[in-house]
Amino acid sequence: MSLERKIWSEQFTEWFSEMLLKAEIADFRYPLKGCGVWMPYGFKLRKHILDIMRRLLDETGHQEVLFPLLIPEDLLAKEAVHIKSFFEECFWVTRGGSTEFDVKYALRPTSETAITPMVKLWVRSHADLPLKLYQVVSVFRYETKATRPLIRVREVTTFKEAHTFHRSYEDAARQVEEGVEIYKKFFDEICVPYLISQRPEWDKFAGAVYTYAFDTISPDGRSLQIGTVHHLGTNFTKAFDFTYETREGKREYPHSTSYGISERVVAAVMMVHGDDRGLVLPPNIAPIQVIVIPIPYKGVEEVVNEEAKKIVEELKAASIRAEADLREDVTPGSKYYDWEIKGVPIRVEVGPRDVERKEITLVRRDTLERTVIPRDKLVDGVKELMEKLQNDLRERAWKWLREHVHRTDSIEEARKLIDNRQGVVEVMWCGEEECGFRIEEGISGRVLGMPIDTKEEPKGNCIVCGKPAKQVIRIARAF
Ligand code: 5CA
Ligand code: ZN
Repeated sequence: MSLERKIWSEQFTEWFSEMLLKAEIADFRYPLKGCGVWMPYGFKLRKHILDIMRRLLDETGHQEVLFPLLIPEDLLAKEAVHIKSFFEECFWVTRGGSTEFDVKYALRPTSETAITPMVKLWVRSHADLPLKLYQVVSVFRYETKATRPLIRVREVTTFKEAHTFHRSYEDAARQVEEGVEIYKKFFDEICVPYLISQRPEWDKFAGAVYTYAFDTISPDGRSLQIGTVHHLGTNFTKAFDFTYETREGKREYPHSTSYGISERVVAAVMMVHGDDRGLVLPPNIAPIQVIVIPIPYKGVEEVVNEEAKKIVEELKAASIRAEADLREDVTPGSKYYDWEIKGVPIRVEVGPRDVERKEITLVRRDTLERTVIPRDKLVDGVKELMEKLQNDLRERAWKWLREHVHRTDSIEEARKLIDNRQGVVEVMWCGEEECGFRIEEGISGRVLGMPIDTKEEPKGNCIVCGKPAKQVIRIARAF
């Protein structure tokens, strides 16, 4: 059973900006383009998501650090490809008070060029490698495309960037695989389905040898890049003349990787599970997991209110994030409505009859199905339902994503699918850039790249030139 998802899909952009405010996630009315405010409820959601990311990184030997926000231009400019792409995307600080700086400073757009020269001071020999670091910081990008709350911002406030250094190309390649595994677990835990693709040469990260990207699909059929993992080879270490002493006493450049996510993942959680009533949050990251609503009848207000408070206490004692909505002069119906917008996974309704019969009525947010359990099974019942809901959300979202990945051997058909918001299309490609660009033109969209989550040999011919295909590639209209 699934609830109405008409507004959610047909007017997705409006749905998204309306829900951001109504659910009190973030307020982008701050008078500066691309900069927004995390509101208390949204901040908690963000925190639970970050907690998962930190745990996964800490478990795998990454260490958290904190680097300066400002990067002197000469550092940022060391790696030629990197600066070429990022120069126009930087906010530049040119003055302190009225004193013009000789060398201007960039507000970091990402931190390879801040971290590499410092790690160079810390690493002497092979014994110091690998070194795996990460930080969670604001980065600034002077985005010139239309900015969008959480999705394309100028101050990225939730940039988790990992930077790792290794003895060899192969070690770094294995690290890329570990990065991918960490992100898979992360997205599985927050119930966001994904496609993993190797970006084409013309769309890899500036300074990378290769880039793997995670994309999800929005309700209106566009792809959204929700994370990337880059093999940087020795591009940055060479640029900073960073060498280490090998076991044999030679000096070699370390190989590095970097991988990042941002608040886009919060947007992704909102967009993949929502419906016409509002957000639907996976229990493990929901700021409030259970909302308890008393249903008062004349004369028994006290009884149901007291019972509601008791239920909250018991749930809290079991580490379940529960709250009671005891507002007076607000009908239970309007309370349901408010908490449905906020996506609280489980609602407990407490009426006089529930109290009398020693029962608990649970309503799950995703399907609005109700179950009645014995009062003395409260904690177990809620835990069980949360787990079920979490798994159902993940499964439903994956099913939806899979239904929105198509195959075709005609560019017109691909264009039609993409125009009709049907999601991602996979086609055969000869591997020539020329044909890649023609595909992008033909569909007014993007080449997401070669699938690396499905191991499939290309069959047939390039959709453009008809030569034997070398790759399957995914294409989509991208955010
Ligand atoms: N240094 C590498 C790895 S940390 C890097 O900067 N990669 S990135 O450019 O691909 O950014 C990582 C992720 O941040 C992207 O995949 C995307 O999901 C997110 N991101 C990038 N720019 C923005 C933006 N302007 N607003 C919101 N999220 C963004
Ligand atoms: Zn071709």
